[in-house]
Amino acid sequence: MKTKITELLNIKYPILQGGMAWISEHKLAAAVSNAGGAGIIAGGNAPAEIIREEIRKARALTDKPFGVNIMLMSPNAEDLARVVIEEKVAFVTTGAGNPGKFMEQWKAAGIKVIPVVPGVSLAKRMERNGADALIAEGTESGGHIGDNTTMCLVPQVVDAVSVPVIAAGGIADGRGIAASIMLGAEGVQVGTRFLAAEECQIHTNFKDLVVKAKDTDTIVTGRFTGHPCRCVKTKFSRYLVQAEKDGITPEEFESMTVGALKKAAVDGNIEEGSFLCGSVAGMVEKVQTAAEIIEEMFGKAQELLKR
Ligand code: TUI
Repeated sequence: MKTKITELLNIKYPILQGGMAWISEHKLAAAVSNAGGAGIIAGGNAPAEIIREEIRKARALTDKPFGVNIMLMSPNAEDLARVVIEEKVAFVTTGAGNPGKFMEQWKAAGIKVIPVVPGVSLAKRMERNGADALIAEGTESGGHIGDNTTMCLVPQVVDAVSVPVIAAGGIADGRGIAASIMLGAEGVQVGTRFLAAEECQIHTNFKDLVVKAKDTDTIVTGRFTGHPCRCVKTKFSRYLVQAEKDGITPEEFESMTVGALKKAAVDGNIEEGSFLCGSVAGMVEKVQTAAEIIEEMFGKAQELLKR
């Protein structure tokens, strides 16, 4: 399936794996890239040297292109911005902020830059700053989210910019890919379905939660902090949302959630972990290899797009 994104990134299928903090490490990224998609290592809050190692480990597992996601709220973003240049990473995606100040150095190093945008004005600004493509991410996504839905956001971003747009948020099967193409996207980014990939190293408690989730099983915490996060509904995430309604301070919220991503992904700690995932979790039914997921998704998408 050839699109502007397969050409830009030199990949077989126009699918990027979401850059999920504490989750997207070298094994998953390499598996997605080997299967013809674009794997991504998530920088998250990790020290730059850990990510350098992750990049090198991924390179040992694949000769295909893969990228690094830089979460711009991370205190290590500056160091990570340098490491991706030193390690000659093929492309960078960014989240949770404006990557404008890094753009010039990445472009000069030949790195393709693909910022995540939650709205049209940021999309236009990123295009002016030299973005090679944009990921328009709807509020259906897991983790830190904007307000607009994928269905409404993608065509508005497509109309506003000339660079290729990748749809993200709520895409877990071939229907989601076909729909995204109909909305004008040149590719998709998928996170939640890859949580249930065999090569995804998260704790089995996390995979079980995703596979068992129904349509109503995600919830958004932290809206009052300005950094809303979608995650699996658990006793802990419901408690957080109730505490927000009861008037806790941002500092109290911070102290209750510090380390919660690691507690979920690494420890499988149901009591204190934040199991970030998209509202499409109800469609994820089993654990499969990354290659099976990608082949199944594109088999169905191509069948639908032929109609
Ligand atoms: O970044 C994500 N998803 C994430 S980051 C993350 S770690 C985190 N933990 C606690 C609080 C916040 C984050 C977990 N999931 N997705 C991409 C994304 N980017 N969604 C929304 C945005 C975004 C928001 C504002 C991008 C740019 C932006 O710009 C604001 C500005 O004008 O600077």
